[in-house]
This record gives sequence, structure tokens and C-alpha cells, in this order.
Amino acid sequence: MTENLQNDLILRACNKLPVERTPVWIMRQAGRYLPEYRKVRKKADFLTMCKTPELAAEVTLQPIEIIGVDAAIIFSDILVIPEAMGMELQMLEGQGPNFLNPIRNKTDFRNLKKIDAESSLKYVLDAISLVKRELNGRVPLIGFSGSPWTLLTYMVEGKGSKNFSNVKKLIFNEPELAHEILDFIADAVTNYLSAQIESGVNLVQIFDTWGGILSPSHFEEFSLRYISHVIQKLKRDGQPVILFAKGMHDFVKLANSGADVISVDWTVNIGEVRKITGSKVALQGNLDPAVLYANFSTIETETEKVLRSYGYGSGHIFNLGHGILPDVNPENAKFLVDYIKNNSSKYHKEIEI
Ligand code: 1CP
Repeated sequence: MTENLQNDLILRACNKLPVERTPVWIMRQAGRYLPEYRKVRKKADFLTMCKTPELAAEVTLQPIEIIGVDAAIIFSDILVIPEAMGMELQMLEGQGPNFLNPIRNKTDFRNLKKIDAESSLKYVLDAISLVKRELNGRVPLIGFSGSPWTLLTYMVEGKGSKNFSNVKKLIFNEPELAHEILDFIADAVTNYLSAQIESGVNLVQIFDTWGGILSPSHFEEFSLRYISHVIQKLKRDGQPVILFAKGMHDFVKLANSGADVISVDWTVNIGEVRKITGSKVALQGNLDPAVLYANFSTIETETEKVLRSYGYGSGHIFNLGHGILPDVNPENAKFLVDYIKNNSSKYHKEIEI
């Protein structure tokens, strides 16, 4: 990785190297809360946006220019992997994603195609190349994928779920089949993330949005094990890996996954997590996304609490504890980012503890 980045704060924080101030980006920063995103979205449906590199690149760059975050994240979705495997994906207005034929048995599974990202997800790789050119070294670019377990939940349920009954039935009644499918998905995720790195992303994030619905032993068996496989097999040249496992609070286990950074949700105290994980990993997070509904003064108070909780020294990437909500005022997101930029250097003047 011999790239000249004008702002490499996030990469330094991932490696716990000294920084002048805390870096900040926002999960789901390219999205519906931005009027500029909605304008592009009016011209094309969601999947067309993902599959048209010029449109994907345009919305990827919006939060850099409008909000001023310290990294871009490639505009896409975790569900492009199952779509590339042959699952028909419908995005119904206001209802979220929906797979018409979910995977419920061995025959459904056998019909899935093995992916090769260089061909079946080429549109994402092309968007990455385009964004890299347009960023021209201003900030790093983050690539991403869903974790094997989180992808399995959508592939089996077909859409977002409350009780996850179908995927739970699968792991309790047919654990061998579940493992076979997870193995297959983990290979796809490894291939896809390696291709993103090859195309120029500077770091990657694995979203395990639904890891937290599992019991501790099942989390280890059906989620963490496959995340670790992916991280181990990833073809990388120094590019850090961030792991976001929402609602999963065994931080020692997460810190042993092989990830460089653990992204924590807002239901824990990030300073406590730092004590538990020690020098093993850097941390990302963890402002409650709903804080961005509040006025500037409350945003300031709550943001300062998170900064103070992490405390002095490098290894903190400021973020929300989950994605930005679609009805947040972009002014509030900009206020948050400016606040971090102007007020976090005090946490980087002391000797690291
Ligand atoms: O109508 C629209 O414009 C589509 C809304 C939308 C957007 C903007 C969806 C549908 N996906 C996205 C983009 C997206 N998805 C990004 C863009 C990059 C950025 O962060 O700026 C990313 C990283 C994702 C990842 C993603 N998709 C996750 C993991 C992160 C998380 O928030 O937990 C998940 C679970 C999905 C599935 C998905 N895609 C879209 C929706 C509405 C959902 C959630 C479905 C559900 O569970 O109900």
C-alpha cells in the first residue's frame, strides 16, 4: 500500500498510531437523509444505482463534500452477494429489500451460483475504481460486506425479520445444512472483499447486523467462526478490517476474531470496552443514532460523553452505534462531524495510556 493519502487519520487510528484528532465517519452516510441522495434516487431505483458505477460513485462522494467525514464508504448493499448468486431481489418502495425465493432447503441451496466477484460483482469494483480516481487521495475508501451469518438471515428469511423464525429453524433442525451454506457464503465474502481490496479500498468493514440475535455459543458456532475464516483468508496488504457485530457484547471474543477494529453499538460504555479489550484492537463508535434528532447542545453533550469515555490516546474512530436514521437533518450530522474535528485534539495531546 504505497498510496499518498492527504487524510489517513482513520488508517492510523485502526493501527493505534498517533493522530492529531479523532477521525469520524458515519455508518450509512450515503443515504436517504441527504436531499442530494434523494435527488439521484429519483432518477433510478436502488439496484440500478448500485449497478451503475457513475451513480454509485456520485452518492459515495456526497457525504465527503456535504458532511466532511474522514472516509468514504462505497455505495452498495450487503445483499448484492445473494443477488449475484442468483437470488431475485426486489426493492419495494418504503418496504425494504425482499428476496422472492428464499433459501429454505437443500435444493434451494444447490441452485445458488458460486460467485466470482471479478465478473458477477464487477459493477462494484468499477465503482470503487471510479471513486478512487475522483477522491484523488483526499480520504480513504472503505469497502464492505455483510458477515456470512447476516447474509444467511436475509437469504433464509427473504427480508428483514422480527423473530428470525426460519433461519433459527434451520440452525436448530438442520445445523449441517446451515454450516454448508455458511461455508459457501464465507467463500463468496472472502472472494468479494479480496476483490474490493485489489480494486483499491483502503480498509473493509464486515457488518454482522444480526449476530446479536444468537445465544453466545451459537454466535461462536454460526457467526464468529465464519467471520474469522474470512479475515484469515482475506488477500490484503495492510488494509485493516473493522468488525461491527450489533448487540454482541462479548468483546474478548470479538477482539480475538482477527479484526483490527471492533465497532460497538451505543448500549455499552466504550471506555469499559477499551478496558476489556486492552491493546488488542482499536474501537469504533458509539453514539446513539437517535442523538442526531436532538438540538446542537444535546449533540455536543452526548458526543463529548463518548469521546471522554474512550479517553486519551489513539485507537478511537468516532461513529454512530448503527446507521444514521433516514429522517435526520443533515445539518445535525454536519454539526457532529465539525464538533469532533474541532474538539477531539485534546484527547491526543497526552501520553498514550
Ligand atoms: O430506498 C433506498 O434508497 C434504499 C435504502 C438503502 C440504502 C441507502 C438500502 C436498502 N441500502 C442502502 C445502502 C447501504 N446498505 C450502504 C451504503 C453505504 C453507506 O454506508 O453509506 C451500506 C453500508 C449498507 C449495508 C446494509 N444493508 C446493512 C448492514 C448495515 C446496517 O445498517 O445494519 C443491512 C442490514 C442492509 C440491508 C438493507 N438494505 C436496504 C435496507 C432498507 C436494508 C435493511 C433491511 C431490513 O433488515 O429491514
